[in-house]
Amino acid sequence: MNKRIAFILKNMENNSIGLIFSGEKIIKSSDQFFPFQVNKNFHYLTGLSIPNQLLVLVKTTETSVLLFAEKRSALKEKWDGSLPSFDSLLKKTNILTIKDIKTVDEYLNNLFLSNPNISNLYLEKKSQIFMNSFENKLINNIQSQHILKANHDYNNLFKDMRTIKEKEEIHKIKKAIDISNSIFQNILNNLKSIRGEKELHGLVLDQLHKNHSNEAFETIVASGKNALTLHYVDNSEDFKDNELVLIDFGSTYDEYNSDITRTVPVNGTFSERQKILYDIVLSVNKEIIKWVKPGISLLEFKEKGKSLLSKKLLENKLITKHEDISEFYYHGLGHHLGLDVHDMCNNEMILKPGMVLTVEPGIYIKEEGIGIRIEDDILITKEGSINLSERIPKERKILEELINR
Ligand SMILES: [Mn+2]
Repeated sequence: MNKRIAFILKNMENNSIGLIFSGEKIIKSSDQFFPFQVNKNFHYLTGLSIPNQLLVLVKTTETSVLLFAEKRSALKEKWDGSLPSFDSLLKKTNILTIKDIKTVDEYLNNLFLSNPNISNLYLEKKSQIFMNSFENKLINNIQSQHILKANHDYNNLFKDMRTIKEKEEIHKIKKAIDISNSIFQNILNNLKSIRGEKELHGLVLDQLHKNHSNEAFETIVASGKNALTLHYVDNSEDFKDNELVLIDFGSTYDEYNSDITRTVPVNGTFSERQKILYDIVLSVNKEIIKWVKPGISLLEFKEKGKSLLSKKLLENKLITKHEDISEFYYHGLGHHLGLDVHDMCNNEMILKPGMVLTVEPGIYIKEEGIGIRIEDDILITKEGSINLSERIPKERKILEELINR
C-alpha cells in the first residue's frame, strides 16, 4: 500500500468508508466536452488521471483499498481511444483490488450488509457537485439507504499532506517552471515584432505545446490599463507604444504547475516613470524572498508584503498614509502551488520546509493606467527559501537587453 493511502487510512475513524472520485468530463456544449481535469486528491493517491474512476477506502476491523474503473470496450475505444487494462492499473497503482465501476452499487450493498457497524462516511466537501453526476447519485444512494452518523471532510487530511511537497513533487514543479522559463525567453526574443495581446498569447500557447505542456490557468496578457484588472483574460488588445505588458502564465508538467508573472515594456525600454514603479515592485519581490523562512504564518507573510509595499509607496509619495495601500495593491502576496495552481492548504499552518509558494507583489495605478506584478515560485527550506524561478529574468536592465538583442 502506498504511504499516502496508508496515511489517510490511519487517520480515518474506525468503521468508516471513504470515497474519492477521479471526476467526470464536463459538457461544454452539445456533444463537446471540456478537456478532462482529474480530481487532484485522487491523482495524489493513485497517480492516475483517468475519468470515471473511484477509489474506495474501508476501515473496519481491517482495512481495504479498492479501485473501481471503466472496463475496456471495443466500441468506446473507437471513439475515445483505449483505456488501460486492469492489469496495467494494478502495476501503476499497486492497488490489488480493481473492479468494474458498474459493480460498485453491488459491492457497497454487500459491504454494508456484512459490516453493519460502518457509520462514518468520508468525502471531499466540494463547492459544487453536478446534480446528475455519477458521483452525486452514488453519494445520495449511500446516504439514503444507510444510516451514517457522520460525514467527514477528507480535505482536512489532504491539506496536511499536500502542503508539504515530496522530492518528486518539487522536481515536477521545477520542470513546469523550466517550461515557463523557455516560454518567457521566447517572448523577450520576439516581443518587438508582436503587435498585441492575442499574438503574444498565441506565442505562449505555441511554446507550451512545443514543450508538451498546457496552460495551468487562463493566461493573462494585459497591456497598459488592462493590467489593472487582475483576472483580465480577454487578451484582445493591440499594444500601444510606451506601454507595459503584464504576462501571468503557468505551465503544467505531469499534473503539477508553475505560476509566473513578468511585466515588460512592449517597445523594449522602460520610461522614467515605469522604472521607478517597476523597481518598487521588484525590490519587494526580492526582499520577501530573502526574508521568508519556516515559522512564519501565512497571515504574517501576507502582511509583510502589504507593509513593504506601503512603505515604498510612502517614500515615493504615491500615498500619504499606510491605509491607502489598498487602492494600489488589492490581492494577496502569494499562495501555495502544486497539483493545483492555488493549492489546498491549511491556513493555520505556519510555513515549513517543503512548502512551495508564490511571491507576487504588485502595484496598480488607475490614474496612470499602469499595473505591474512580479511573481516567482519559491520553495521553503530549513534555512529560508530557494527561488525556483530564479532563472526567469526580472532585472530591468537584463529585460531591456534581451528584448532589444
Ligand atoms: Mn499566482
